[in-house]
Amino acid sequence: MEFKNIVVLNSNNICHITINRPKQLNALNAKTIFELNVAINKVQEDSSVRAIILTGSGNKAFVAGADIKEFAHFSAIEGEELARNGQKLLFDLIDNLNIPCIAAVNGFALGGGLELAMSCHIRIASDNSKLGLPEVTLGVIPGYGGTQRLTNLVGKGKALEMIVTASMLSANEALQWGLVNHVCAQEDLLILAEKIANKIIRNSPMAISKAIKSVNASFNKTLDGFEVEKKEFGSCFESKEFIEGTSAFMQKRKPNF
Ligand code: DAK
Repeated sequence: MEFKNIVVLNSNNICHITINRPKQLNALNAKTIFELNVAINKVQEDSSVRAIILTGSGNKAFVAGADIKEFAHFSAIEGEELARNGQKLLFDLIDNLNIPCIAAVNGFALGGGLELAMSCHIRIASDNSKLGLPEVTLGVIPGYGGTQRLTNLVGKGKALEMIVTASMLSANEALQWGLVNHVCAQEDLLILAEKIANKIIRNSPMAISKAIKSVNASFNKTLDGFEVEKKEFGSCFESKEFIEGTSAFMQKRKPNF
């Protein structure tokens, strides 16, 4: 499939996905969500890809939100249905990927844009970034998992302050709040993302997928995360990658996963 709103580039076990609507500050419309869904499903089937870097094109925005022009006329039923579909097609898909996804936030990450970054496993930001959930200024609340993921990341008090005041955080404030892991100059952002991705791709993809599953279980109220961890831990033993990892250690060489 040829993409119109995103650019996908695989190189050295890393898949770079760039949301490419710079004139609209990379606002997420339905087509972009669909294309991201297709690209990410394709990545899941490609065992050579060990990490994903997601960013926005241009130097102004990661994603300035869901496309306001598109959802302005929705009915209540359409809104709920689109929230369900969007969460399933993109946000939950990324959160539950077995490959780590790094959000390289290169400017505004607002509304659905911050929700997208929060569904990624790791967030880094350039120092010009502004992050916020301004939905209440439009008479709506975050609908792509933002009330849940922001609360998980920064705690209830800070999440509610951000949501009800609709304030934007600077990159350094987001760092202090634990919303992003690192802040750097914009020209260094992709270099830093690749540095993190290159550390990831040295490690066992099987163990990484189980680590993501176990960490995610701690936020799933229907699961006992400790039980999930025990089961996933046990299932590593006797696997090819466990044998390779432990053999490499004992033979004083690097593992080849
Ligand atoms: N949607 C559509 N177009 C957008 C956009 C957005 N979210 N953000 C920016 N643009 C467009 C602008 O309309 C403008 O287009 P033209 O007028 O040139 O055609 C272009 O991008 C450049 O924007 P500005 O001229 O405004 O640029 P400035 O530097 O002056 O301002 C800004 C940058 C980021 C402060 C400003 O653009 C802004 O406030 N943007 C809107 C931010 C925002 O409120 N985002 C939406 C948050 S609410 C749903 C689920 C979830 C959601 C909705 C529905 N369902 C399941 C139905 C989520 C909602 C949100 O994300």
